[in-house]
Amino acid sequence: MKELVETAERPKRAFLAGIRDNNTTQEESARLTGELLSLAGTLGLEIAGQEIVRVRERHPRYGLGSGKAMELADKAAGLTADCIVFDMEISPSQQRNWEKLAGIPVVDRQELIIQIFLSRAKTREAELQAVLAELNYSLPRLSHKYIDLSRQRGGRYGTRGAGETRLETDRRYVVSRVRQMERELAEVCKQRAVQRQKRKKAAIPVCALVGYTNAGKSSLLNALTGADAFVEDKLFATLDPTSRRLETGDGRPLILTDTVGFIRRLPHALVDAFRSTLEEASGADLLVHVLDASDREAGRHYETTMTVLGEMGAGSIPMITALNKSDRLSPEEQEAAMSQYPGGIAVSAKTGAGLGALGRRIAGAFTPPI
Ligand SMILES: Nc1nc2c(ncn2[C@@H]2O[C@H](COP(=O)(O)OP(=O)(O)OP(=O)(O)O)[C@@H](O)[C@H]2O)c(=O)[nH]1
Ligand SMILES: [Mg+2]
Repeated sequence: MKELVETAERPKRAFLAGIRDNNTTQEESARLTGELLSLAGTLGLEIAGQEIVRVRERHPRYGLGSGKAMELADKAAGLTADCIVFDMEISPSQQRNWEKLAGIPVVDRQELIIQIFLSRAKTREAELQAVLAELNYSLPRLSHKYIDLSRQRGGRYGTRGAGETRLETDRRYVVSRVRQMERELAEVCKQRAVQRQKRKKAAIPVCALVGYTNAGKSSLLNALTGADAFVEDKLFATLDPTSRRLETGDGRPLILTDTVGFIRRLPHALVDAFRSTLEEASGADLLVHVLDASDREAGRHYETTMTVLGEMGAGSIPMITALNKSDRLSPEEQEAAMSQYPGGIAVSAKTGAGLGALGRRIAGAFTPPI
């Protein structure tokens, strides 16, 4: 029993692994590894070690040659890793092969993101969506060794969450759970739609804050409306969009709503499951694209957000770009950012700089009344 308690409390040790083929530049692979480190950090994983293996061609069995795969598995074992985490998606059969070879759970980037969503779900809706994504992910992977990577769960709603399917090797069971959760989720979606309909009837325009995870969307919502949305320097702090009334100068009300952050290569299972939450953005009258202008990856984050918005059918909604965290930029860097994103407004949710101008631009977008 004592041992059990100790195992439950100590952070899981992860060995991070990447496979770089000729199509991936060294820069891109370093970027992906950096992001993988943030994802692992968000779950509270301890990094046992990391390695990127260069391959000339992808091998079907492990993604790399079996000699090299064995070497990697030995290295992870030598470092007493509890799991190996890949910085990309791996196929169900490759995952099976790796787990046979290494004897420990092998997790890919998709599963890592799904586990973050599970650990952060604080409402029934977010929980339903995350568990549904996990079930769909696990369907072709019933023999996968599940490991609960997170030390903390949102858990308010009794989430069994990650690993729920650990003992459920019966496909029919999983399928019926998926159906049941989809029905429950459809109910929640209906309620959301009713709320949106009500707002439409009242002719209150909606402005959604969208953007890459950790850009500062919730911080801006708070700074603009005095709300108290959850803010954290970790990925995917927000899973349940908060909406607040923004009082514009001319007295006309406006709803400002926070949304779930985007990330490169967002798992499809999650995009599907979180459709109702994402609809908050695609149903908006105006988008404020929040960008962390101080991040070296800002350009890529901008592109990812634009692509996801296009895929969601939100590509033609009018948009204002907010270049956030401008407090971290020198005047020259601010100039450069503003010329890179024409029409962009430099703001800081932290110091309040530029918020007046942003508020006026938002209000101005609705004059004459829509
Ligand atoms: N220096 C600085 N930090 C900021 C600013 N705005 C937000 N932050 C910090 O950035 C981190 C992320 O902020 P959030 O508001 O949680 O970001 P988000 O876009 O809502 O993130 P997700 O909900 O995870 O998608 C927090 O640590 C904030 O304190 C800013 O203007 N300047
Ligand atoms: Mg947030």
